[in-house]
Amino acid sequence: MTQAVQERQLRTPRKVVLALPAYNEAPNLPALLEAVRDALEPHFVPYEVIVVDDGSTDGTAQVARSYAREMPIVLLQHERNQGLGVTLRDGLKAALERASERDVIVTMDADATHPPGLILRMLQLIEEGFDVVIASRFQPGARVLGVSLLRRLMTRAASLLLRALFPMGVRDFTCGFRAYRASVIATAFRTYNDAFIDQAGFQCMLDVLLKLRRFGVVMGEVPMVLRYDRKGGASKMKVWRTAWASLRLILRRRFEG
Ligand SMILES: Nc1nc2c(ncn2[C@@H]2O[C@H](COP(=O)(O)OP(=O)(O)O)[C@@H](O)[C@H]2O)c(=O)[nH]1
Ligand SMILES: [Mg+2]
Repeated sequence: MTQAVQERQLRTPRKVVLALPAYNEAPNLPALLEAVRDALEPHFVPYEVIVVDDGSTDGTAQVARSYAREMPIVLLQHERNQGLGVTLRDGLKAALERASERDVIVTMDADATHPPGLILRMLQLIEEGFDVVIASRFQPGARVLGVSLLRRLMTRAASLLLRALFPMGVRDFTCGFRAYRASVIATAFRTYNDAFIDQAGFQCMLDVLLKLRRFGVVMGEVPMVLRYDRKGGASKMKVWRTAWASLRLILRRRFEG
């Protein structure tokens, strides 16, 4: 056996470290965790799930703990609700601690509307050279079920505006389901420290992409089937507040060059 072959055989597969921001997701977490396991284990993808419970009052942490007996789950808890921004930041930092540079960090909503099976395709695109892969509602083949007309229109308007202002191969700037090469997240935290995620609300998702574009990151998308019709409980997004905060953020980021 040549040394190169030996080295290739010693390479372990990339690990997926999933960071799940969860606020009162007890009804949705079981379906999501089981779907993650069912999607990844048959393909022998090594994975860990980090559940960041953001001061939930509905037993989200207990649900995560009960699954930790049968799956690799790490539970982080905020005593009080701090919002998506802080939670995403803590989730990504914890993920970085558990990932090597070549591993992949995935974020998803914890409301079980994002299909974990898509992670396999996202991994494939990372293998093909992309640094960030977005589960997109705006790629041919995507389907969106159960989302109100108003929210669909707002998401589409945001997409059109952002594509025009920040052309970087992304159509879905606001979806929470993404895969990042861990090295990209590491670079971002090294550069920005905690200010990498300094937007408190849901617009933090958009801001992550706008900040990463400065590093010449290659971004791609895979079409997603969004099963919003299966969502247990109401959306936690304050639509108008998020829209307004996003608009201000977009203008600021565009004009700061
Ligand atoms: N940490 C944290 N996460 C939140 C908060 N509100 C919502 N989330 C999480 O953010 C994700 C997106 O929220 P979701 O209700 O699914 O929004 P939607 O799918 O856009 O309607 C889910 O995983 C929520 O649990 C919050 O106040 N704090
Ligand atoms: Mg959601």
